Formats: sequence, C-alpha cells, structure tokens
Amino acid sequence: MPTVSIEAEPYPFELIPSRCALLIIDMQRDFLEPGGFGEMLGNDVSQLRRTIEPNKVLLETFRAKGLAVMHTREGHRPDLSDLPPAKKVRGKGKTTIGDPGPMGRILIRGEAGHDIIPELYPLPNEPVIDKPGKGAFFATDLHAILQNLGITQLIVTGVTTEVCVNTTVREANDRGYECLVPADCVGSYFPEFQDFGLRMIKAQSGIFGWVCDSPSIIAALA
Ligand code: C5J
Repeated sequence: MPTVSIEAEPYPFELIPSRCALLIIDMQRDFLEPGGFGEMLGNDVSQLRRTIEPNKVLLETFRAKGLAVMHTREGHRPDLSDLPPAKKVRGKGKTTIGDPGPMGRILIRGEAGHDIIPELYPLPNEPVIDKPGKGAFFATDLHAILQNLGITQLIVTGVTTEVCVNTTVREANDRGYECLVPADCVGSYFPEFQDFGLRMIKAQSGIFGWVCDSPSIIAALA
C-alpha cells in the first residue's frame, strides 16, 4: 500500500502502512469493566468504555489490511519480584497491586482482571507486551520487536490517556518513532486529563506526535 495522508493535528500525518503498527495500550478488564479494580477505586469506567467500539473498528481495519497490531498489559509477576516497593505502597490504599481484587489478584499476570477485554482480544499472531511500568518500552522487548518488523510509526490507542498512553508516546518519540493518537480511541477517567493529555502530545507543532480521530485513519486506509 502507498503512503496515505491522514487529517490530523497539528498537521497531516503521512502514514506508511508497511512501517506502521497499531499499539493498543492496557485495554484490561480491571481498568474497563464494571466491577473491576478501576471502578472499585471509585472511577467512572464509562469514560474508558466509550473507546471500546472505535478501537474495535480500527483493530478490524488493521486486521483486514494485514497491518501490524500489538497489545500491552500492565501487570506484575505473581511473586511481585518485578514490583517496585514504591509502586506497591503508592496511594496508601487499603487494596494495592497483588492483593485480592474483584477479578483476581490486582494487576497480576494470569489473573482474570489483568487480561484484555474480550471485545479487543488479541489474535495468536499479535504480540502481547507485558509491561511492569506505565510506558510500553520500559523493561519490555517492544523496541526489539518493532525494529525487527521495520516499524517506524505507531498508532497508539488505549487507556489511560494521561498515564500509560502519554508515557508510551513520549518513550516512543525519544526512540525515533512517529506517533499518531486517535482521540476517540484513548480514554481517561478524568475528562480534563483527556483534554490536556491530548493537547500535550500535539502542542508546539507536535512535540510528541499527532492527534486525529479514528474515522480519518479508516477512511485513508480504505
Ligand atoms: C494505565 C494506570 N494503563 N492508569 N494505568 O494508564 O495506572
């Protein structure tokens, strides 16, 4: 497929399909599902759930076109050996990472709540990057996988906009990737952080990347 131009801010994104991957960040049951850990902490999961349908359509488009897709999950080893003590105690909550939660031990690999929601479940050929931090590049093999595939551009979607999406976009930018973030495919529990999280990416002529809407990507790839 030839390069396609996508309507975006601060200016059009020139997408090279063979060099572009869809990277879906942390669409995990504990963050998104009613009754999960996110809701247990008092968050409004509908703010994240509105991203499911646009992500599904974008994912189906990438799959149909045979383009690269990868997923991430935030979580830790069952013995907590990769969980920094500072992360374990952060927030001083009664229930923290590794404790029993509504869908198994919180943010522990292998537990139901840690897994990706069924609507966006990875296919066997789609790499799933298990990350212990907020950024998808920290302590993972994501960069090696992308380099081996010749990927230089990322469409970054998922949750949450100001935390794991923003951290990943910043890490990717420093490693030389061009990042495009479709606003309807990323979500925050906090509407003001959604707004500022996106504005920080595209500010100063695209200091970290570009922002668009997913229909613009889908239309350009049609
Ligand atoms: C993500 C978080 N995925 N908010 N995690 O953003 O702790």
